[in-house]
Amino acid sequence: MSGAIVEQLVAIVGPANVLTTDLDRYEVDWTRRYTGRAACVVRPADTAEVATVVSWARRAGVALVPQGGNTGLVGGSVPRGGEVVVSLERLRHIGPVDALSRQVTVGAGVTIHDLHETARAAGLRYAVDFGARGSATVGGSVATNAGGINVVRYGMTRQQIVGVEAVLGTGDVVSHLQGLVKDNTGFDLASLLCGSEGTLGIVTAVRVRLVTEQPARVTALAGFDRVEAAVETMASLCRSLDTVDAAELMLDSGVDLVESAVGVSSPIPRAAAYLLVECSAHDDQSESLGAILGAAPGLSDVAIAVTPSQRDALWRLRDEHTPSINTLGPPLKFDVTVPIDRLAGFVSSIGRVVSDVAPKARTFVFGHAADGNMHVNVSGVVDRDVDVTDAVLRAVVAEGGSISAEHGIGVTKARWLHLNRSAAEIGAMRAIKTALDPDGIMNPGVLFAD
Ligand code: FAD
Ligand code: 2HG
Ligand code: ZN
Repeated sequence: MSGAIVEQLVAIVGPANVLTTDLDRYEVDWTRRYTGRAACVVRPADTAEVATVVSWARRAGVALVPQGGNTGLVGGSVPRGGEVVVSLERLRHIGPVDALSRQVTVGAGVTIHDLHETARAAGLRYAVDFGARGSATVGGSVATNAGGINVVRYGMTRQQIVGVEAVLGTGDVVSHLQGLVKDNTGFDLASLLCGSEGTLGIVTAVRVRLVTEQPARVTALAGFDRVEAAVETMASLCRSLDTVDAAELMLDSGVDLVESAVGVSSPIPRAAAYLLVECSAHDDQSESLGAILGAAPGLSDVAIAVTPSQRDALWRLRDEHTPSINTLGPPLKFDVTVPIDRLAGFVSSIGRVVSDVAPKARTFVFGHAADGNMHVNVSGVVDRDVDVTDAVLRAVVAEGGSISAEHGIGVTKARWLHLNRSAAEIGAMRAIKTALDPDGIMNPGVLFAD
């Protein structure tokens, strides 16, 4: 069967673009927790080839796993066993930046970093940013509706999309890339595909809006004697300043691990909790930011950075959390939102929820405080994955939260989807899936637990 698959795909994309050996980077996920064997990896060159591959898969009854940069954290980008991985890595075209509309159309395989560089060269900025920017692709970020560090100011990926081109699970191509900001002509397919995690179709190109680059940027790292004080200060900053791009929370345990794992050190003395805040505007925000932080309750110390290298040093403390945690072995990852008024309590208590089930586990909590989005990473859980997951996700829901803030449901959370979605909602989602992917070939096992 596999020989026939390869032969038929070679006829579509050519022998150089059907891979059958050395597939680790396509078969193993970023955390090394998820892996499965692919029938092969196919690398189409353009939308037409993607459409031919999908139509072929329907006829052949072969399941497909779309893949961008393989930085997804919920197991949805790697095969479960026997699927064909469709890598979008060759769809790297970057259209001209339209300075009038402040938009650009890019191929699904363009990295977030390259999109940033393209925007920067035109004096603009792409508003979504996160640590995996060097490998994560625009297609993958649309498929997951990625969030990241600037959501507090600019919203998630869905808010940046003006149009999408995609091949549906039917094999049909839908292309709506005109870039009209106001366009109420029926269902918003771009919004629907955004966050669909490869279960409805394959995104091949995206038209995104760009925002004005604010020339004066300041970053501050503030230490607090307790989590509540950090959260209160975050809320007060966001209330007082409309220039806050990012407000991230870190705890002593995470900073300690980053310092020992990668040797980045904090410029301020150790504290129970840290806020990393970035503001940008036309004029320098250091004074306003410094004044609010200086008067904050529970503040132990603060460092203000204005040069790019000083700012980068502060951001490394935050960005290195995920790689540092990986050095302890494949973690169990939770990416959750709770209402802001529950945030401090949640952060302080979730470690106990984990240790009640897995006493030897180490729990790290950090994330996008302004969005109520915390990343709970658990290391050292050997055989209690399901029990720990169940306990953490139920604790989140008990606080009125979401079991997936920005990474998606993937395979990891599929069996807990009902905690956040009613039977009617899941039924509607399944009906959409059946309409756009009638043979169920698009990323089976992701989002819906079958
Ligand atoms: P992949 O991992 O390849 O795929 C992710 C999902 O999208 C899979 O289900 C896949 O099947 C599907 N998919 C991929 N490409 C397509 C396509 N063209 N069409 C249809 N479906 C497709 N995420 C955040 O939201 N915020 C963060 O702050 C953040 N920080 C991260 C930091 C690190 C260090 C790492 C490793 C990951 C981080 N992530 C974050 C998660 C991840 O980077 C994002 O989910 C990203 O959007 C995935 O892009 P990708 O190209 O790597 O997609
Ligand atoms: C981040 O915000 C990412 O750094 C990854 O979303 C979070 O590693 C994680 O759990
Ligand atoms: Zn995140």
